[in-house]
Amino acid sequence: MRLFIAINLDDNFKSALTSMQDDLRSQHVGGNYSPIENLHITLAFIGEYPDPDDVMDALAGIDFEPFDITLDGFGNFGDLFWAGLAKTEVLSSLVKKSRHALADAGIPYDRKKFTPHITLLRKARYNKFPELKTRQTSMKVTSVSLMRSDFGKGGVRYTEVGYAKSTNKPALEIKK
Ligand code: 2AM
Repeated sequence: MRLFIAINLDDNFKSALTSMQDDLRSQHVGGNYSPIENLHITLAFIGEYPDPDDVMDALAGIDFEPFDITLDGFGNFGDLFWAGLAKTEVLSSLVKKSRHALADAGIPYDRKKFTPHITLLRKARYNKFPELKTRQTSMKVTSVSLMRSDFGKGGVRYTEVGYAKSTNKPALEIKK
């Protein structure tokens, strides 16, 4: 099965992203818009791999604390348009931890450099390159998901296979 590791987004965050998609539509940008249920941040793309349990075991070993992500900017890889995220060391560190866990378990993944983004549409068509403002929104990341990708009649469909929760360490107690 085709697998990848991702951060799934809450409804508020996704609604900011669909507003950005609406802005693009209103500027007459055509293409394959990501359906709301497919919006996510890919941390590592594994591709075809037979054993999701192996991957879940690897993910279970990751230790990270909850952190915030914030939408910031708009960009493109050719005809793929995306919404960006404010740079955070914690997000980069989570990507590193996830990828190290896969490497240690001997699970192959795409080693392309991580560019934090959320795909808004693919195969974009336009006469004039659009201008797009970021919607102000943030959310707390408390888990990382293992996702399965299937191609069907209605396009690509992503299903969560499992997830690893963040660790929530108690604050240091200062005794007087
Ligand atoms: P994206 O993150 O740019 O949208 C499932 O295919 C997800 O993994 C998509 O979000 C996809 O692109 C991402 N991905 C990253 N590397 C990929 C690769 N080499 N092939 C297919 N999808 C990849």
